[in-house]
Amino acid sequence: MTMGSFAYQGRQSTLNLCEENLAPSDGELYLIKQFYRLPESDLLFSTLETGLDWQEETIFIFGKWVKVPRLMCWYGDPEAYYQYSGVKHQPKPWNAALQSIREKVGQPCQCTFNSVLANLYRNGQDSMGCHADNEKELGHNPLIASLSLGEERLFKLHHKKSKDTVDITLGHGDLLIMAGTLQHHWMHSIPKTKKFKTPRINLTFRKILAV
Ligand SMILES: [Mn+2]
Repeated sequence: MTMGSFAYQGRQSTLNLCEENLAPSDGELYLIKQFYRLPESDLLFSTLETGLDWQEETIFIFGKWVKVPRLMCWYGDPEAYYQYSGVKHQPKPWNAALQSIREKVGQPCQCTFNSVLANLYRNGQDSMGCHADNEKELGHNPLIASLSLGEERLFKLHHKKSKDTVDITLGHGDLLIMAGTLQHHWMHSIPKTKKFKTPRINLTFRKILAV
């Protein structure tokens, strides 16, 4: 046993959380249900839906330009450049709402995040393809904290080798934390659905390292 880590069901945890590790192997995934409760989560949703500078991104993939199936924007400290969808993004400066969420989300993570990627899933046709957050500027074992607001959506974890999957429903106010070696062994996605879905906002807090 070392400071700041403890064995959980034989698997090493890097965070002192009461929540169980939802990853069956090869990494850490924690869900803090209702990290924000009503009515604060309602207020945050409407503040962010109208107050963030949502952009429709277009990426060049498989020889053609396609629209990313969700709206996005990137906020953070000035030096926290981040590359996503093949494009290098200069962060917009923190606004009051994001700054306050950053402080609260940093507490269970014992971490000061320097940036946040925000995603707006407008309906069930908006989605996130299967990927790992394994860019080198996130460091070797990145800690990523993802706050969900608004509509419930399915988050799917896919093991790269065994092809095992884990389904997690992310609800209004829930905080999902990815840690340890998760990004090495698992990918994740938010699949499209034919069910009627109202908008969902997702804030993924990250710590970008200078590279
Ligand atoms: Mn991701």
